[in-house]
Amino acid sequence: MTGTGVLTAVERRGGTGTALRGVVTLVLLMGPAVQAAEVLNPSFETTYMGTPYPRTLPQNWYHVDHASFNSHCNNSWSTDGIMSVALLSRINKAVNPGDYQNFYQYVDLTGIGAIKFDVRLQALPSGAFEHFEAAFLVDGVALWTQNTAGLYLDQQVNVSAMTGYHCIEMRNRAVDAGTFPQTAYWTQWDNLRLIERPKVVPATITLDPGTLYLHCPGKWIVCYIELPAGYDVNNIDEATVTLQDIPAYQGKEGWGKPSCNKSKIVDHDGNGLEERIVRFDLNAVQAIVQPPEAIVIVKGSLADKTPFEGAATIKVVDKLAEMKAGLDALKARLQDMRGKCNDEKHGRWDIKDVRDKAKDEGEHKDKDDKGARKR
Ligand SMILES: [Ca+2]
Ligand SMILES: [Ca+2]
Repeated sequence: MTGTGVLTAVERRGGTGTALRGVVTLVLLMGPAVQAAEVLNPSFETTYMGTPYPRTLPQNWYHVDHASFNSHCNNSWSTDGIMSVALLSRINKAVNPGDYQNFYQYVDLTGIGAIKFDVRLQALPSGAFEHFEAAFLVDGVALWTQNTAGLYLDQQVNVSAMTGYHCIEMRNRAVDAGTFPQTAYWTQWDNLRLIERPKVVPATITLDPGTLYLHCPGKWIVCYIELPAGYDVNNIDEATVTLQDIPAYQGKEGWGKPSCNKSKIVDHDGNGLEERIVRFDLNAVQAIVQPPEAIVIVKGSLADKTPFEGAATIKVVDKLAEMKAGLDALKARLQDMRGKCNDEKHGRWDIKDVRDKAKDEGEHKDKDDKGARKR
């Protein structure tokens, strides 16, 4: 690759040149400061007159030229400011698959989650976009490609796992061999943005068992920790992982050792993202949850201190309490039945009393009748 002679972030960091001495002097005058990661001239608004042809090129960007391509900044289209940068094939010039022209820059991606950008693909003067593709690369690896005419806003590549300086690059590259008369294939780029990583990486937590039976004997509750694409669960520092305040088990068993191994990595839910397996003491978890369910927070850090956190809902069943409630209900029912029985018994006694009374009354009446007849 060849450079333009414009200072890049790496060169400025390298400590050579008049421009660097000026920057250092300025920083010293301003006092110590943390330089946030940034793309220099991300909207291609600042240009200079470049070679080999008199053409406007973007400051701060290196480029690789190819005789069958052209590239320059222009104001024919933009999504931010008035300028964008174009990478285009030249009419009737031979290309082979893989030939390309580009712009690239070294950027500190520490703390960055994604790079966003806007792109337009167009065949000029008319026709379908073909034979070429637009590609956004990091360290020479295409993380985004497009080969159909159109406007593509807010496209993004995931760079969450990257730290330090990396080469970000925009290419127009040939996918077919040939010469293409009367048509140029344009890719135009604008408005590059660095999206910071979330301060706390959201984790997906799955617990096994998903239903916790209090008072039931057991040793462990298994926890599957899944991180978003771009984060590597191999990098989870197990010594920092907790469920509420309960630390993940660290012990002599192979799966309990702090270092990661194959037995701790699995795609439990089969979604293509690996989970890290940790275990927590079952009794400790049983002691902090209540029926019918509990939400627990699992959190920790990656090796580079990036925190992650996620919540899981677990059903909680207390069989003893259920049995006690059942017994109480049974007692209440028995009490109720006993009361009804007493009422019934009392009711029959009343009837007997009535019958006895009626009998007595009948006997008295017979005696009276007999007495009357004697008289
Ligand atoms: Ca712009
Ligand atoms: Ca998974």
